[in-house]
Amino acid sequence: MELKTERLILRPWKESDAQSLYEYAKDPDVGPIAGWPPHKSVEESLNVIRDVFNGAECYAICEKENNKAIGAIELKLNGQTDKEDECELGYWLGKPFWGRGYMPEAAKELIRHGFEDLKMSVIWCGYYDGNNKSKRVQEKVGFAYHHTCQEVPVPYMKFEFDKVFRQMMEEHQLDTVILLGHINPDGDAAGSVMGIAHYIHVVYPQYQVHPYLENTLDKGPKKMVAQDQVFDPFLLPVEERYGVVVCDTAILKRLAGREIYEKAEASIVIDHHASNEGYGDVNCTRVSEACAENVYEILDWNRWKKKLSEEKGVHPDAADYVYMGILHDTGGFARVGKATFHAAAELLSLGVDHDYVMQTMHSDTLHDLQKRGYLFSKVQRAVDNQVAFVIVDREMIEKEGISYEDIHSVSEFLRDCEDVKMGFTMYEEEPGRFRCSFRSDGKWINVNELLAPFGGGGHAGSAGVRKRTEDLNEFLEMILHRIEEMKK
Ligand SMILES: [Mn+2]
Repeated sequence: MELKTERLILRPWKESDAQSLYEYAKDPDVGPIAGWPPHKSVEESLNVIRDVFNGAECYAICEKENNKAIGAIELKLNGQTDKEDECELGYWLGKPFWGRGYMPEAAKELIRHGFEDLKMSVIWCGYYDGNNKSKRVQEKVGFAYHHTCQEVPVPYMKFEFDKVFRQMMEEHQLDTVILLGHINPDGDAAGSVMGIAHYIHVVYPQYQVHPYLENTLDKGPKKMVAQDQVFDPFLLPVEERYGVVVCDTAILKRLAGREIYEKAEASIVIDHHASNEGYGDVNCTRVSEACAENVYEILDWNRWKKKLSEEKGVHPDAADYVYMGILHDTGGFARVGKATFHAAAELLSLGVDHDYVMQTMHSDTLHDLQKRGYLFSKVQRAVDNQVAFVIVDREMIEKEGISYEDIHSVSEFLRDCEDVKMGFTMYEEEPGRFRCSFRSDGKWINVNELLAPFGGGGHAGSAGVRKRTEDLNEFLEMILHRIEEMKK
């Protein structure tokens, strides 16, 4: 079977394609992001043609002018559903051919073939979070989002920060890098930003490093930043030419220092939010418990340790900060995956003192607890008592002296109550503007999806939204109504 499009031929693979396959499949930017390792030899490519590309509906993608195989596309029959009229679409394309629209062109034809000639009733397709090129192809050819599988290992997608960072600095001939995080930074944003800043400072002393964080940083992490002997991240960097590394920020709207980002020569984005927009020149987004967990995974700690031993040990250092990020976003290791403990254990062996970092989790005074007691006395229930929430309006804020810091952790406390499934808070930060924080177990209600229609987002179990409204009750009713609709 051979299929044709305007510019392409889709034809079965031949053993004589091995050389060409190897040429494109050895590129580490091609396979790992789709779940397979780069090819190491022409022989390996030949074996793949024999053993893997032998499916009835597996095609080599070729340009019409030379019929040379530059990528692969396949309808995997009986793709994981056991139904004969359902199949999975898979594809990849050699890097020199990216950006020409070849993939949507080939995919459209194969989808047509699947439905019209093979009489399929369902064709599905997947991508790993962060593989935005693949996501865009799927959107272009008409796939609609169905669901996300959690905790799927991505065995070959090893993102090496050092490689990408050096490339950015060298290609653009930069000697300065600025690190940015999200507005109202938390322990994870601060830990990721400061961790990478210290890492670069130690491993690449030839570069100027400026971490930048908003001064509204949570109190606990701020204690550690105050002890920093190298950086003051609360000063706005003034630089001419620089690259940026952005951490823990799903959408540009939430970036602190947006103008700095816009004026950068190049950018690297490191994030762990499923809702990441895929912005930046290089975007490394992997859904995990904490951005700092991803930071741990992409840095070369052996290299850091070696360089570090040449200096005297100062704390906090890169490992302390990364540990702090993990500690905060997991709520003190309350929400973890296997990788979280692995990272924590490795960081401890790199010299992190758990008790030292743990101090950043404790920043309440007795007065703070009393204010929290007041807030709990104002909690209301809804949705058969399964949802608990508290609304703090301007009057309460002024009369009781409640800051956002005071209410920050309340939604989490409510969610963790034995007889509550979901907690949220609405805080009137400016007259008519409410900062809202939602927490659930991520299953009963996925709060990321709950808030999507209102322009908010985050994670399945933890998300937020800012809402400007003259009629808070109407907004509250909409939220409660949507909870009723979504609850499982
Ligand atoms: Mn985070």
